[in-house]
Order: sequence, then C-alpha cells, then structure tokens
Amino acid sequence: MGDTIFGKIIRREIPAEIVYENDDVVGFRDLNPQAPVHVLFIPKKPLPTLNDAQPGDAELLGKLLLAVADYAKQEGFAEQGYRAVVNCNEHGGQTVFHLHVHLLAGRRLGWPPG
Ligand code: DGP
Repeated sequence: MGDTIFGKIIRREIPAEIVYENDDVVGFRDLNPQAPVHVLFIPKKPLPTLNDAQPGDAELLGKLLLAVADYAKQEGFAEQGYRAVVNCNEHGGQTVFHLHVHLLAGRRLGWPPG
C-alpha cells in the first residue's frame, strides 16, 4: 500500500498541527482550511479510500467518527454543530489517498455542496 503525506504526518516526518491523538486516530489542522475550524481525522492504519474498508475495519471506522465528536465536544462547538465529510475518489474530490474525515466548524455551512 502506497505511503502518503498523511503517513509522514503520523510518523512526525513532516510538520503538522496535531490537535488530537489516541491509539488509533490522529487529528491535525488542514493546510488549506475551508472553515474557521478544519481538522482532518485519519486512522493510523492507512486505508487509501472508504472503498478499501473491510468488515473488519468497522470498529476503526467507528473510532474515527467518535474521535470527531469527542474533539467537537472537547473544543466546545458540538452543540452549535459541525460537518464531518469523507471524500472518496475523483468525483468525491479526494486528493490524498489515506482515508480521512474532514471536520468543518465555526461557521454556518451551506448545503448542498457544489
Ligand atoms: P481531500 O481532498 O478530501 O483528499 O482532502 C485532502 C486535504 O488534505 C486537503 O483539504 C488539503 C489537506 N492537505 C494536503 N496536504 C497536506 C499537508 O501536507 N498537511 C496538512 N495539514 N494538510 C494537507
């Protein structure tokens, strides 16, 4: 499985503003933020896309979403709200092939997306 820039962030080989970490998940600020809060949550196990997740990854996927909610509560914007997004492949706009959840918060977000 190919390594990506996110693998390098997990291993601290390149700098990133890491704001959340547990045994399975790392959260760090997006380089190109689309909202006042824009954090990427990634599993330490590098699945390229959501399509690559297997039934055995169900617990890990749950942990990924729980990390997002945990961070939102910790930072105090859970009640006001936020968006958690997974982009998959070309039409989803995925550019880094290490599964990640975008957490966007801090402003009212439009819907539907463009
Ligand atoms: P996506 O398009 O869903 O694959 O999102 C990839 C995001 O990753 C994009 O919003 C920009 C961000 N990104 C790309 N390279 C880096 C990097 O080196 N550091 C950080 N912090 N974010 C990055």
